[in-house]
Amino acid sequence: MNMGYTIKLVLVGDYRVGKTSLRRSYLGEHFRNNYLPTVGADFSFTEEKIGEKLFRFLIWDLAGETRFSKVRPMYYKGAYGAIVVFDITNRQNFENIDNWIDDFLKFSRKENCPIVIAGNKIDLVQDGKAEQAVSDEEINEYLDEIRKKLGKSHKIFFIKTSAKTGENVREAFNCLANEVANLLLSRSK
Ligand code: G3D
Ligand code: MG
Repeated sequence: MNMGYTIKLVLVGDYRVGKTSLRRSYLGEHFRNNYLPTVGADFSFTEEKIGEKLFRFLIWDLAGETRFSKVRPMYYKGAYGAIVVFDITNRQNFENIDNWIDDFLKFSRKENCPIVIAGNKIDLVQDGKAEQAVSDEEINEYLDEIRKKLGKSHKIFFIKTSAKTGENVREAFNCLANEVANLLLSRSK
């Protein structure tokens, strides 16, 4: 078996949007928390076989409210992809995703690293417990705008998720993992 790759992915987004819950939901019973105090991050890892190759994904997750902290460059350093999370029932969280994406692009590897935007807590809307705070139309407009800004070769996805029910959680992580894997495999040719 080929040695495979070890790939860093980051979860970003405002405090309490559900980053840790998504990571926990994705990793299920294998969930292990590791804390890096110097970076203010939790991380865990998982292995996936994609094509014929084994990929080891290190999934970093901002611990607490470190939005304005000096450690951010270290948090993003070497990351190959990001899941940018907002709470779909909270308008401010949506308005802040542009900043999170800017940070990721500024501090990560700067090589068309794919981004999956997750509108989380969709269960609250489905159960009638809260309103969707941003319309699908507005989300699509934002996606058009950012795709135009970043160019065709930069992959940006959007998916509605629920860490509570598990809806689309695996899809979100798999989408990112596959895109990163393809990016790496296409480069190694
Ligand atoms: P963070 O890591 O982004 O800061 P957390 O966010 O994963 O700690 O989640 C913050 C709160 O939102 C938690 O509430 C968590 O249970 C809740 N939450 C996360 N994802 C979802 C979701 O998809 N649906 C619903 N309904 N709630 C979610 P508590 O009260 O447990 O602290
Ligand atoms: Mg957290």
